[in-house]
Formats: sequence, structure tokens, C-alpha cells
Amino acid sequence: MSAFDGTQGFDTATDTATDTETGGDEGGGLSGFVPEGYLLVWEDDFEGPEIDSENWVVASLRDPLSGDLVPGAVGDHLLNYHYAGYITEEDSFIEEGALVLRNQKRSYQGQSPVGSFDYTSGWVMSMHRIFFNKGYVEVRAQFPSGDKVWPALWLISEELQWCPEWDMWEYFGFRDDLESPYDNMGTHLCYDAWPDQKWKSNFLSSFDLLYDCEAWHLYGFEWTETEARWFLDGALVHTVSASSLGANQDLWPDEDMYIVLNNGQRSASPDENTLWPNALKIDFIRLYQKGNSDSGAL
Ligand SMILES: [Ca+2]
Repeated sequence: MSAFDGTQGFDTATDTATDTETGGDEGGGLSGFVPEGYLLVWEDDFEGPEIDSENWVVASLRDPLSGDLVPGAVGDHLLNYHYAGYITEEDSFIEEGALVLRNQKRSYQGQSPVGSFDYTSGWVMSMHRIFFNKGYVEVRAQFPSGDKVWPALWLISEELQWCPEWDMWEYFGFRDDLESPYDNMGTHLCYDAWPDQKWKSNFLSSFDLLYDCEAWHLYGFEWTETEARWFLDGALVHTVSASSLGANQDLWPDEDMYIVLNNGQRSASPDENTLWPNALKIDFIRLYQKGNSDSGAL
């Protein structure tokens, strides 16, 4: 699978912004929401029985074909020690038409990195498989809740440089820098390159109380040349403009980026009120791009 540049004549191009296909069998948000002018270019509905390896590297931060590792990773199964959970295949699977990325509390001996872990987690990423430069991503998902959890839907660069990073939806069950009830959903941009990375952060506070993490929601993220917009069940909840970067406006992401979907546990967070196991469940993920008939690359 290669980059989507709008010139490849996808046979799904008749799907339009009026697409109302339902993707699941429970909860709200059954109807797709897509901003005007976008065409479906790729989707994974996770109908199984296995996770599609054409789309995803499963339970590893290393692409087995190229050998490339996510920048900054401390091993094939741990991004860094802010995460408490060792990533395993048995925590990354399909069940009842949804991708399940599970968190477990259990003793586990890791090999990469070597060490003893108290938790394990699920992870998939589309490195070198599905990548794109701008578009609209819609994910129908259930998030876990509880202090310890740290699940996210995010984008990082195909050029294996960090940053940029789009945190399309990043949930923290507990942040000790917040007022009770401590949890929030983050919708962030990280730009410029490590170690000079800079953040345009935004937090939807008390997210579980207001929206119920475990309910099905449509998590939408639009990335254009001038703005990024976050849509929750079709309602605009956050916007970041390229102009808001000021003198750094030229650092607005303009490159191919791939998708990471992961559950996780935050090392620094308590786990007393966290249910085990818990899961980030994804009914579908869909990528749309502008139906640009003449200029090709988006
Ligand atoms: Ca599905």
C-alpha cells in the first residue's frame, strides 16, 4: 500500500460526505460524519478474523519488513518508560467486528526491552503501510476509563522523525496536574523536531463524566493545509490553525504520516479505580481526502 495522493482512482470514490453506513450494533453515533468535499480513500472495519497485516504492524514498534523502529522507542514492545505496559500480541486482536487493544494487569517478562512488567497492552501501527498527508480520519471507538489508562489514536511521520505528531485523540485517566476528576481527552499537535519539539496542547476535561468513555463515539480529526479540527460525534470540539504557530508556521505538518492505535497504562498514575482488563475498541477507521480532480497530490 502506498501513499494516497488522490490520483489512484480508488473504487470507493463514490462514497461521499452523505455516507451513512453504520458500522456497529450498539450505542450512539451510528451514522458517519464527514466534512463536505471529502471522499473515502481507505478503511478498515476490523471484521477479522485476524488483524490485516496489509494495513497494520501488530503489537510491535518495529516494522518487520523494513526493520524500522518508531523513533525514541526503548525496545520493540515499549515506547518509553512513561508507559507501564509491555506490548503483546495477545492483547491486540479482533473480536465481534472490532479491533480490541487490551490492557491487562499481570506479571510479564519482557524481551525487548528486557525487564519485568506489571502490565501488558495492545498496539497496532500502519508504518509504511497506510500513510497520508492531510485528510479526515474518522474512528468509531470505545475508550477505557480509570486512573491508570492512557489510550490514544495518533499520527507520526513516515520519515521516522519525531515530531511532528498529531494526537488525534489521547485519553488520560488521571492527570495529577488537574482538578478532580482528573481525567481528560487530549487533542494535540507536536511540531518541530526533537529535542526542539513544541506543543499546541488542548484538553477536554472531565471527558468520562461528560461523554462516557465506554460509550461508542465517532472520533473525527481533520488536517488541512491551514487548520486542524476535531469532531466528536460530528460536533466541532477543537480547532488549531497553522497561523497560530506564528513564526513557526512553516513547521505545520506537511508530510506523510502513519497511524498508531494503542492502549496503555501511565507509569505515574495510580490504578486503584481501574478495572482490569480494559480495552480500547475500534469498530472502524476511515480515511477521507478532498476530491481534488485536477491537481493530484493533496
Ligand atoms: Ca467493525
